Amino acid sequence: MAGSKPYYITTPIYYVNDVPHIGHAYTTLACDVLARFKRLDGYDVKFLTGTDEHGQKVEKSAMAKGVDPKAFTDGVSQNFRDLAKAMNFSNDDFIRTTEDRHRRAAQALWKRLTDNDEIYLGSYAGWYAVRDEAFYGEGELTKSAEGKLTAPSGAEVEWVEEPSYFFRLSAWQDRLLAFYEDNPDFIAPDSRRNEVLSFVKGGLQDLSVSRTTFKWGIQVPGDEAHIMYVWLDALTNYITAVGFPETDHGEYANYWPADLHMVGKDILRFHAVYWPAFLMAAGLEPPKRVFAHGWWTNEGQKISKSLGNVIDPYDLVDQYGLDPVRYFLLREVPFGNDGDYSHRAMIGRMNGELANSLGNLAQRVLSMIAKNCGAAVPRHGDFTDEDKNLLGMAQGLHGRTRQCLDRQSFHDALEAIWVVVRAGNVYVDHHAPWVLKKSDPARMETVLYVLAETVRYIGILLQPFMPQSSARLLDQLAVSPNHRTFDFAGEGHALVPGTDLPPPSPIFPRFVEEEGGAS
Ligand code: ME8
Repeated sequence: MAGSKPYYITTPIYYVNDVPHIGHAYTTLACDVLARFKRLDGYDVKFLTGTDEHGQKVEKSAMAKGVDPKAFTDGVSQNFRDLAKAMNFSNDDFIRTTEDRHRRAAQALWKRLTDNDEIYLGSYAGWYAVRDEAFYGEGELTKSAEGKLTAPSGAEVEWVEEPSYFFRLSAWQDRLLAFYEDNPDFIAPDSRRNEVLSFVKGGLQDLSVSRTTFKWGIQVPGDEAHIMYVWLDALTNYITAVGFPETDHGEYANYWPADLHMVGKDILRFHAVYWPAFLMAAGLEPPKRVFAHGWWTNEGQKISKSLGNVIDPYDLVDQYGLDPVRYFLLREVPFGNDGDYSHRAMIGRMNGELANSLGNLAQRVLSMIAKNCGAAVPRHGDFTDEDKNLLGMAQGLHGRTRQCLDRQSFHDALEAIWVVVRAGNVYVDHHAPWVLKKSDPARMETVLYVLAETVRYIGILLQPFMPQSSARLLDQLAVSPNHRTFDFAGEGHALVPGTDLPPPSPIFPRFVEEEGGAS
């Protein structure tokens, strides 16, 4: 949108060693909701996701399957694109680190770092965890029950000794601390910010940023024996996608620095320490904010392939429908905290909040209008204080949800919407339009108009969370597609009395357990 404010949001780029699971869907869903919200709020949004395709971990996975890494990554990367479609994600770009545009950007960033004398050649001798693609100090390791040395993440480490280029990270400690101090919103939530601060205060060591013992990566410019460390390669994707190394005009000039990098708590250090240091060292601006969300477990257990309890997003969508899954994931857990997935919790949200609360409100209002108001938007009289109170709550939703989402507080945004849903149900019961039908039909029309307007606000604000269901809801209120943005003050936005409405049909189904218990 020409002239509107830019908003650039990114997901991590996912490793292609694995099929996508609920954790990947969760991070991208959170970004999707923010991207959709900002678009409706008039921003020029760029929403990026993609796949991280280089490094030892991916090379090993390809070898284990007996295929060439490129062919392997083509296949798995496609799975992530398919997931985006299945989850109705609205990403504007999908980046793969094996693309040419990315190799150019990563090598250009490397060159800037060497030109600025931020990289030097040395040799690395230390511990490396392929699963995390990360280096660890001796002091961080523990012995597993099987006697193997493991990193804090639980990943096994191996001893590595090889020539390596190093990034002068140790020289960035004070400048990073000053940067965090000047930008208190850079790391969220606060608990995570404190973790990062104490890590950096504890002292930083120079970081090994190249490898020589395998080939699957981007070559270090001017030294064929080395490939770039996969995290330096991967982090660069965020500027590749806005046209780096071109910085003076085009997308970089418009969108960088990114407004938000959304990540899981496992990879916060890379985004909140290494990435701003690399960028500042290259003379580029760091992103504005990194949010590290929590971890999902399955019925109380850590999700892992070996436990065989990986939650497949496709299964969830098949079982419950897409929008209930999108709703559940962002409603169930305060964003930032860890969360536990369970069938019971899913059903609780789906039946209690979607079918009973919202579904019931919409269905009651729409079917009463269909039966008693000639299937058209009711003609209202003067509004009472109670009418104005409910309308005021509905009108306040835009500001309240915006405030919540600017803090990435998805659960609070949904709760704010449900406060109005519940108030709508209380209002219906209190004013009993089915009684007014006989005693005061004109008042009945006013009451139903107030309710229809309330449902309209709810439908518009829910679009980022449940795009399909809210579109159906707004269709049933005959809200034209160009009146679905957050420009509530715009002309013709409020429902126009007398407008014909289509026949209502229920939008939020109840989940009914099959005979014999949970499926
Ligand atoms: O780390 N709960 O990729 P990755 C919640 N390629 N979120 C989860 C999750 C869970 N159980 N499991 C995974 C990488 N995630 C790098 C990133 S970025 C420049 C490079 C999500 O495939 C969460 O967002 O291991 C986590 O940070 C990400 O998947 C890790 O994905």
